[in-house]
Amino acid sequence: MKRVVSFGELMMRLSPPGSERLFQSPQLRTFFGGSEANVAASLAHLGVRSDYVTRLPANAVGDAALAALRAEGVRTNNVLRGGDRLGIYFVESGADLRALRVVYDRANSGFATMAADALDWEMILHGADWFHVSGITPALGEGPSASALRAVEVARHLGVRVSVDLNYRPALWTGRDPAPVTRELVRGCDVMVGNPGAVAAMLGVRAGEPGNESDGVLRAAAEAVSAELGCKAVALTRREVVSASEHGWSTALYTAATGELHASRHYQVQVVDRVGGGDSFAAALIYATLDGRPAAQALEFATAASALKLTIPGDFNRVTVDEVDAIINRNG
Ligand code: KDG
Repeated sequence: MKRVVSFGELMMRLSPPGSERLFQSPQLRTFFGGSEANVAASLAHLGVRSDYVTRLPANAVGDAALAALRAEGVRTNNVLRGGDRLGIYFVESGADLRALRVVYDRANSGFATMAADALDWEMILHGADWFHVSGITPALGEGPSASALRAVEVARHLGVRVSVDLNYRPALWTGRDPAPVTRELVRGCDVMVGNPGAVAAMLGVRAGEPGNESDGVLRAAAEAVSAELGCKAVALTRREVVSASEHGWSTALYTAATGELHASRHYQVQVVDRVGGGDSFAAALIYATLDGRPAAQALEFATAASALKLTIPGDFNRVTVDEVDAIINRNG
């Protein structure tokens, strides 16, 4: 069984029921989520040995977070315990014209305050097939940032493949330029995931006018990332927001070695919960690549898996390989 290691912050998510506004309802539903945790959960459901690395507080909240990961089938042997708190984020789903809204309450979390040398990456990555991290992690603190860079360095040294999902979160970079550290993180990776806006904001690579996500712009962005930063493959997502409850969803994958750009089929999805859609795309692309599927097929698999995620409440994508393949086959 292939083994994938993901590293990042796990948070508790609190959401009002249905399309209610935050605090309109006296009830908030709890979920656990976080970009790389969402990837780890998706991979576990796809049958991969999925190891997740983070730091959780040593209290009942941290215990609940750990139990939630294990319930998804994620391995947690390398989860550190410590720090004062678990980060929280509030998500109001939105509806029709009212967009999704996210409020973070995550400063000084156990993860953000971890020491740069808290993790022994040689030991953790030994025997792994793949390492995944997002551009959120270096935004959270000096410790997570240095640890992520170290993990990527060790992975390269050990011949472990690396993917980085840019996951641009402007609120986490206020007053700072994400480009220097993100470019370092992405340099030489096997797969970079993002969208043209994130590529411009986080890597300083501008391929077209803001908002233009034509095939030509996707190709230009992917080629530039590959040429400047040596990424072997660049996967770009394209979300067309009709309303909070309806999205068009398609993706493209550029392979530097062949110069080919594959564009996926387009899904028009009635959205139940869009959070984690990009993470499930990254996870399914990792799965399909490790499964030996050719680029075009891997891209279709990842796109179908992430379209399915948009129909599932919570951050985690709980779909199996057979369910994803069935969607692809059903759509010809
Ligand atoms: O990609 C989904 C993530 O954005 C969500 O799970 C929360 O990790 C998160 C973040 O930092 O925004």
